[in-house]
This record gives sequence, C-alpha cells and structure tokens, in this order.
Amino acid sequence: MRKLLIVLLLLGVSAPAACARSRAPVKSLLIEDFETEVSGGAEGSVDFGAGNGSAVEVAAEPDLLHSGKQSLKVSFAVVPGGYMYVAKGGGLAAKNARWEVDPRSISWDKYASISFYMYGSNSKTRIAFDIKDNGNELWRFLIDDNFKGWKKMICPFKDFFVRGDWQPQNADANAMLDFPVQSFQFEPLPKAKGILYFDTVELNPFTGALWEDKE
Ligand SMILES: [Ca+2]
Ligand SMILES: [Ca+2]
Repeated sequence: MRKLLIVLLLLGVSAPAACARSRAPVKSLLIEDFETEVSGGAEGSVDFGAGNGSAVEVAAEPDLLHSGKQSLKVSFAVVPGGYMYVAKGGGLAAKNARWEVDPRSISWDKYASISFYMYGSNSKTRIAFDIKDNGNELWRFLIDDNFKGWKKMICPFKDFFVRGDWQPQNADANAMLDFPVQSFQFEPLPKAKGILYFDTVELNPFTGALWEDKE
C-alpha cells in the first residue's frame, strides 16, 4: 500500500509538467533537395554563371542521387583569373532559385551547421561553399574532392570566414554572420575541370541540445 502511494505521488508530481508540452528531438532540416527542373536565366531555378575563360553547365541528374528523385549535376572548367558559381536561394538574379524551405521560417539558432551531400571523384579539386547572410555578406567554407561517391559535407557556421576576394556592393561588411542566411553557392576553384553532383542540403542541430519543446 505504501509503495502504491509513493507511485501515485510520483505520478502526481510529474503529470502537470508532462501535460503542458511534449518534447521532440531536434532533427536535421532538409532545406533544398534539387528536385525542380533545372533552368537558367532571369526566371531560372538555379542561378549560375561563369566568366573570364571559365565555363559551367548545370543539369538535373536522375540516375545518381542521394535523396528525392534527382541531384544537381555541375560540369565545370575553371581557369586562373576566371570564375564560376552555382547558387540557390533568395535575392538572386534567378527569380525561381529559392530553397524549398523559406529561410525566414527557420529557427536558425537551433542549428550549428549547414551540410550537403557531394558525389566526389577524388579529383583533388578545392571547392568553395559560400553562404550569403541577411546583410548580403558572403561567407566561405572550403572543402576538397578527395573521396569517391556520396559524402556528407558538414560546414559549421562558426567555421565560415568572410570572403576576402569579392563581396557584393550592398554587403553590410560587418563581419557578423547575420541570420537568416539567404542563399548558398558552389564554386570549384581554379585550376580544375570535372563533374560534381550535389544533393540534400540540410541544417543540423547542435549536439547536446537534441530536444526541443513542442506546444
Ligand atoms: Ca534530390
Ligand atoms: Ca553580415
């Protein structure tokens, strides 16, 4: 009888807290899966371009993908003095390049990193992954194609650095990574030539903060 009372008391103490709200693990958030038909230009679904002797082609790839029904295939040849970029997000010249998730709807303070899957070919190409912050400032994270097949490339926000060689004219230049992030872009660095595939762009939670309250 005394045992039963203790059990009831314990239940009574814990019940109000449990009823108020439930808790759920913070999961990675898929923000872009490259599932739309690929097109360029002002109405394009991908913002891409190249100049000064470099070249880039972009296509949807249905036969080599990590998630959904296709990945983004990027064929490139970059030369010293040239440039190229392949971007997705808001505020770009291509009006339909927005992510599948509206960045303004995201609780950015829950996430420690942005990641994507890349299909490498061990070409030793260095690839800049840039994000544009809410003040139009470009931040950079460098990765290397030094593996074969799909690999999750995790880019912690704290490890991005302000891009030094070029910034948009309207960049706030405050050296603060201001959220929400508006867009991201891939940019293989010269001298390099090849094909890369990208898929499954996600935001990843902090480890040690794996739970969030759900109303
Ligand atoms: Ca996909
Ligand atoms: Ca900034």
